[in-house]
Amino acid sequence: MKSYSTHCDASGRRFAVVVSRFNHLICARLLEGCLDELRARGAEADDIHVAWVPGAFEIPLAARTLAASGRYDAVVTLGVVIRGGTPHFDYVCRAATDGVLQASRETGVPVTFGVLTCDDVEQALARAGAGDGNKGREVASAAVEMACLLPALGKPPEVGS
Ligand code: INI
Repeated sequence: MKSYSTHCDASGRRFAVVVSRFNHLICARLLEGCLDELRARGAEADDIHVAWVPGAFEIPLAARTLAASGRYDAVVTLGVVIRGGTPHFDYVCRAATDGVLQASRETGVPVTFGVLTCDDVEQALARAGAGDGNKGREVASAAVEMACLLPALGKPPEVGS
């Protein structure tokens, strides 16, 4: 079997992180998990650029702009949308999910999705904790993997791996 190697670390790669200010406390924890993971995987602090946006609705435009700049190997998005009593939640979630996917497809740059869509604050906090239970960490790891995989897909797969 031949397979594309995804063994890699983040050293020498550049990452942009788009993070929402809405539900700031939880977003800050997601950002902390994300930055911890990127640095643990070898990314240099100078190679990680963070852009704050007002809310999840604004994430796609910032993510697309950064992805299209050609300056980054991957873009991470972070935010928190919490269900309220109106359909607003559904519109913001849809805009964020569709927009992030579109940003990635239109630019060919991996854009990972770390926007929590939760029923209440407790659910969100449970996904923004220290250690593994942090969505920011998870999507940072996905960004590193995709940043390594995509350039490799343009080359022949490795034999026997
Ligand atoms: N933005 C969020 O990131 N999370 C939310 O829970 C949220 N709620 O509940 O309204 C939210 N709204 C703001 C929205 O993302 C935009 O910033 C705003 O509509 C301005 O365009």
